[in-house]
Amino acid sequence: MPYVNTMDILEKAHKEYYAVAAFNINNLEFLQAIIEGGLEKRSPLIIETSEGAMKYAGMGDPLRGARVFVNMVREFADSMDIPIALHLDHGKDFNYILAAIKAGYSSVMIDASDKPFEENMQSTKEIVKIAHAVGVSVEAELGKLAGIEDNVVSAETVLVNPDEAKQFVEETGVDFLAPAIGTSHGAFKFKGEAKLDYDRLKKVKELTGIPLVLHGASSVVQEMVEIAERYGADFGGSKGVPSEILKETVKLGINKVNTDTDLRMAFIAGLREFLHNDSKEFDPRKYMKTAKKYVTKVVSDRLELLGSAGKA
Ligand code: TD3
Ligand code: ZN
Repeated sequence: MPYVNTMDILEKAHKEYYAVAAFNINNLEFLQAIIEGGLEKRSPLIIETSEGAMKYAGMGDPLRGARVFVNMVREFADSMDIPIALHLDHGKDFNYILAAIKAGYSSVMIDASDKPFEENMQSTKEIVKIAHAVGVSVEAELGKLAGIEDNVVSAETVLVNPDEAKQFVEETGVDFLAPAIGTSHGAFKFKGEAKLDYDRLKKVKELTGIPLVLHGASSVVQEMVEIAERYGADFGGSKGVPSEILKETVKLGINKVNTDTDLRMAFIAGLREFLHNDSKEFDPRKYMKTAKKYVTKVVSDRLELLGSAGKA
């Protein structure tokens, strides 16, 4: 199946009330491990990269990095029989967003959520105009997530205002929207009990009627934390969004579930385990084997949980 527009995947998920996980990558190995999970579960896949990943892969040149990712993802997509899309996550810099569009990403996020509402709307409108002209779909964010986005730190959480969401979608023509409902990025999401604002989510879905995105959605899989810690890691105090809560958000209209931390944790768990048990191996294809296997496991479980298994 081909390399597809992200909206082809999300429209279907939106109509049938399931969600597709969007997995962040920085390199080939994570991509391979994710695709393995997608094939196993017969699920559509959304691969995403940050601006930092573009710079990293391009050895300092984001456009070159964007091309590296497009070429990699397209090559796999063209020869696999599941739909795969490539998305720019948290685009904040117009130069990076334009580079992603130019390189051939399926969709981009314009994240001006840290700006005042009107300014967010204006920036989103501009990107929508450019992106739509070349068949690229667009995600925007309303409200603020606490935590770390690449190197942008936001201290306070501001939840989405549903009426603003309605106006925002109508005026910008954005294709899918990330409403802040209480999650945050990274491995330390909740101090106490995990809690999200379901009512707010429900209202945003009713008022906008478009696919919705949950950011900061990693579950911080306990099994992976335990393996990593058994072999020397210290992830004390880490906590993610429990599976049951994710399921509930999907029922209420979430269609794209952004996942980065869970894959990073699975990879490091597998890498630590392997290196602990084998002090002689130095072939990267071999010493990353367990790491990739654990990433695939986390991916497969997530696709099953979110309801996209069997939808490809
Ligand atoms: O946009 N992302 C991925 C990048 C955030 C930095 O980890 C998410 O919303 C997923 O966040 P997480 O940390 O829950 O996987
Ligand atoms: Zn995010």
